Parts: sequence; structure tokens; C-alpha cells
Amino acid sequence: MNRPELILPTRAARLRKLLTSPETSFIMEAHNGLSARIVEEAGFQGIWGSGLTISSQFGVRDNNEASWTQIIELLEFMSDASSLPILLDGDTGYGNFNNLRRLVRKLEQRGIAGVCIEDKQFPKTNSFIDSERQQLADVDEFCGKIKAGKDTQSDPDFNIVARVEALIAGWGMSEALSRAEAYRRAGADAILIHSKRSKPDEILQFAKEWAGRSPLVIVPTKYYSTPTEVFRRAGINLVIWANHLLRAAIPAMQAAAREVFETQTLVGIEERVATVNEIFRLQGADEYSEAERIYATPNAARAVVLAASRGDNLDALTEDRPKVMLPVAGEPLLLRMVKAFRKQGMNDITVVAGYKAQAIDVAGVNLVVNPDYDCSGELASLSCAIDRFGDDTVVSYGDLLFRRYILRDLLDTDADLTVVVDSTQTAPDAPCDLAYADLPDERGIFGRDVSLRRVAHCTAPQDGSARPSGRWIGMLRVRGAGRDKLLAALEHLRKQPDFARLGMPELLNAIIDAGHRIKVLYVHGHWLDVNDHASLQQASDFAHAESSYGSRK
Ligand code: SPV
Ligand code: MG
Repeated sequence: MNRPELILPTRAARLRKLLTSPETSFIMEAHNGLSARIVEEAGFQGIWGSGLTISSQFGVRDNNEASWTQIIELLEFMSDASSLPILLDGDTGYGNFNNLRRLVRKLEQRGIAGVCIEDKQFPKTNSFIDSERQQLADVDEFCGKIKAGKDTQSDPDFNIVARVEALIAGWGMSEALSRAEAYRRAGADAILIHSKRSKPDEILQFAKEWAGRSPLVIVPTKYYSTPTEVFRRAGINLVIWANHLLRAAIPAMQAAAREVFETQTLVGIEERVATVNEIFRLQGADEYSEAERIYATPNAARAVVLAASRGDNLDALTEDRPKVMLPVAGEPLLLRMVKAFRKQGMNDITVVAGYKAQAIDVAGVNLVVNPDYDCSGELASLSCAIDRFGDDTVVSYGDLLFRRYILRDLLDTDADLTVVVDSTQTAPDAPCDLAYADLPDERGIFGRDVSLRRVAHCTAPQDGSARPSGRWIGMLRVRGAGRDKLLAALEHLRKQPDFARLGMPELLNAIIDAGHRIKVLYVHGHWLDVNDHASLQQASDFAHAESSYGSRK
């Protein structure tokens, strides 16, 4: 059966609904992209693009000092930053009927839901400044403008609201009513009746005599103390809160500026201003990071580094930091690893910390913390980073140093699960994970696929009579379907009562037991891990030997 497609109403249609619905609706002023987003987050269903607040955020007066194209440009930011319908306060339409035609076309092109035009002369003055001196437009000329706008709109739901300024200019109620009627007949979708009085009496009288002939819009800036219920009972369709976000921001900015100027420090205001992260959130910075991952470095693998352990054998050296932060030839082990990843274009690096997590100070990595690091093992740490896995992820112990080609060759493999095994270490003297593969690393196997059969700690009972094929260096690449295989094995092991103690070898074995293949990439030395004082010294020699000729002292 064909399902009818869900068609979302356009912004113009949504504004039309707010205007025509018998329930009283409310829209809030915005004057840039940020405030538009804030209006939407607060729950409003529409935005008033206020001439007063837009001009004042530009630092100019509400006298058409900003050009109409500058306003359109700003509106585009507002329209991008929010999905709400915007009703532009279009002043007088910025000229005659022809200017309005062009304005309507440009507004529709930018997804603006409607425009309100007022029956004054261009250039206008704000209704609350010297209102008695304000010139009203000729009624016929204004009706022609409304008709021109309505004939121009291509979306039948685009809204033209006619604003009656007769009460503002002191021309009286009957003039206001007759103008409103003329504008309605000319095709206006709604009438905005404006008042400068502190009581709503003339608005209420107008509403009574208007008697619902077309939708009615008000701006209760001056008669703000009127209970909203009064507007509801009067049958007002749309109430505009016209300038209050800008007015809320002004005293906050003034106080902050004064305080920082006087005290010459930020300490007094830091807790009272929005966090920088809140700015990022409002800008949608998360979406950018996600998109960057998809589009900017689409093929780059991610890294998950397990770095929760202290490194007990290193005694006092790890009293105030985890092993991965120990300097090796002047640079923390972890920073060396992060640089190695970045050299391969891997910039999405997650480090799972635990012991002295606060001492991990490497810029640009995602830090997650295993809070139970002291009573749990590698799989508990890995679980903390599981949502950081991408389509291609290298999981690594954090205490490794390795030659660049090892990571490069690992990234060149095509299997969905690959481990790096050092075939020169079949009987190591330090504790380690031994790997058993289906083929030993011999010259004859060049070019053949080798699979892992098992990984076992060297102190565990060994795999029958078989000789280990080498040592797993603690690096695993997980691609494509490999991620689901790994996740399934992790879930399976999570059910075991001893899950908290399990490490990466148990995970690799569980993947193999589930019938999946793990490819072996053999290497021959050229790496080491740091477990004790002796290996820390070797690491330093290794790092020095790696540094370029020019940088050696
Ligand atoms: C605006 O917000 O710019 C308005 C409403 O036109 S008022 O300032 O009340 O005239
Ligand atoms: Mg205005």
C-alpha cells in the first residue's frame, strides 16, 4: 500500500494558522540568528522580526537607516538559525508599491512567512517617538501597496499584515476602523492595531467594533500590565512581544561591561555569564563536528586508547600520573602515540582514562573516564568508549611506542578485524599476551592470509603443544562489520560474573569462538611497551633513535 507522504506545513502556512486560529497565539521578537534560536528553544511558534530591535542591534535608529537589503541579509541568518515562521516588521514596505513587490519576492525566496506594513510615510519613525507628528499614508495609496504585495506572492499562504497607525498618530477610532476595513478589502490577511496608551481601552474598543472581520494582531509594549486573559477574551488572534529579548540583554551587557572595566578581572562575572560551551551549543557546534567526521576526513580511522591503569611496577614515578603520561625523551608516551595517529590522518582519538585521569593533558583528544578503573579491567574501559567507535577504529593500549610503518601497514589491511603480532617474541621474559595463529611467520607465507586462533597470557596454560606465533602488541583494527562482531562478543562477555576482570585477550577469543576471523599482521620488533623502569629506559632509547638526524643533539 502506498503511504501518503508526510508533508510538513510551510512556515507561511504555520504563520497563517497562528493568525487565523481562534485561540490567542504569541510570537517573540528576535533580532539576529542567535536570538531567533533562543526564541525557538523557549517554545514560541513564531518570530517577530522587529524593526526597532533589528535597527538597534545594528546600532542605528528605527528610521530606515539600515537599508532593506541589510535587513534581508540579517533575516536570512534568522531564518537559517530557526525553523519558526518569521513575520517581518517591514515598516512602510521601504518605498512605494513597487518596492513592496520586490520585498515580497525576496522574502519568499528566503523562507520568510510574512510581512507587516504600516500606513505611514517612508522613511518612518518609531511609533513611540513624537507620534503626533507622524504622517499617515494616503489610504488608496496604501491599499494599492497591499494589492501589489498580494498579487506578487507566489505562495498563497504568505501573509501580509496591514498595520493601522491612526490611533498612534491621534486620528481617532473611526479613522482607525475605516482604514482597517479598507485594508481588509484590499486583501490584507490580518490587521495590526497599534496603540501607545498604557491601558488597553482603545485596543479593546477597536476589537469589539471590528468583531472578527479578519484576524487581529496587537503589540502590548505600552499596555504591558494588562492580563493576557483580557486579550483572549477580546478575541485577539496574535500577540507580539515586540522587543523584550533585546531589552533583557541590554542591562546584562551594560553591567558586565562596567564590572570588567572597573575591576580589570573576569573573576566577578564568570559565574554569571553564559559558558562558552553554551555558545557552542546554540551555534550547533556538535553537528559541525559530526559532519566533519563524515565529510572532511571520511576515510580516516578513529582511535580508542586504553590508558586507565597506573603502571604499578613504576612505583613513585606514577604516584601523581598514569603511566601514559610518563615522559619519554621529553614527551609523554600518550602524546607520542597521539602524534603517531595524527601522522596517519587519524584525528578522532578517544582516550579512556582512570587512574589520575585529571593528569592526562593532551590537547585535542576526547577523554572518557572509567570510574571503576581500580576494580575493573580493559573490557570495562573499552565499554566506556564503545560509542566512539566509527566504521574504522584502531584500539590500542596506551603504553606503546612503535615505528610509523606498523600503524601504516595496519591501516592498509582489508580485513574487518586485524591484530598486530610480533613474531620475534615467542618466548618473552616479561608478562605479555601470546598469540597463536594458524600459520607461523615464515618466509613462505608472504602474501598469504594468516588468522588468529587464540591469545593467551603467557602465565596461563599454553595452547596444547603449539608454539606461540608471537606476541600480540596490543593493537587491534576494527572495520565495517567487525564493529558488530566486537560488540556482540562484548555483550556476551558482559553476562559473565567475572566481566569486570576481563581483558582484551578474552574479547579476541570470544570473537573467534563466535566463528569470526581475526587477521594477523606480523611485524618483527620495532615497537615496545612500557611496564617497568627497564622498559622506560628502553623507550627513551627507542624514541631518541626515531628522532630525525637534524634534531639529535
Ligand atoms: C517594532 O518592534 O519595531 C515595532 C513595534 O514596530 S513598536 O516598536 O512597538 O512600534
Ligand atoms: Mg517597527
